[in-house]
Amino acid sequence: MSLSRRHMLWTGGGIVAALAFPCRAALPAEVVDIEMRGVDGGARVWFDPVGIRIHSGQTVRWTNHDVGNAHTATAYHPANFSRTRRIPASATSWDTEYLLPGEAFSVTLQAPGVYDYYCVPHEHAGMVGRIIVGQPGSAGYGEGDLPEVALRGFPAVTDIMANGVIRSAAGR
Ligand SMILES: [Cu+2]
Repeated sequence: MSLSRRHMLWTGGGIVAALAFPCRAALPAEVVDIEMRGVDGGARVWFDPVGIRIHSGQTVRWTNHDVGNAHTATAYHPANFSRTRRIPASATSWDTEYLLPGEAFSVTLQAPGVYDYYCVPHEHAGMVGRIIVGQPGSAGYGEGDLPEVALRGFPAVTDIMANGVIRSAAGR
């Protein structure tokens, strides 16, 4: 009885909120935050989460939480330094360019598939990340022009699909 009443109140509150903000349902789903992290003057650098699954139309926001370094989140795409494409063919490339500590950059992703990106100055330190939008049509990409340390940094597509979020192990 008590649980039922609590549920009723909760539902009522939800209805009130919906009426107060009638545009809420038309907005994209909530923003997904990815932190740029580092320690010891760049000895270790990483994205956290390093892997995440989102819905089509959802916005991803990178924020630099590393007081000691500037970082980028740059799509693997020919438009960025002629790199091998590792985002869906129909997707738009992005490059945050250098984000100073405290700065952020957002991208809204639409096309389903696997999106791999990297930090320009720290790719060779393994600072890479992977986003999956909706249902990926493939298991990922080949080795392309990536250094081994970057290839090792991507969580498996199957792990991201199974867990939704893969936290970085670099900061532990
Ligand atoms: Cu970096």
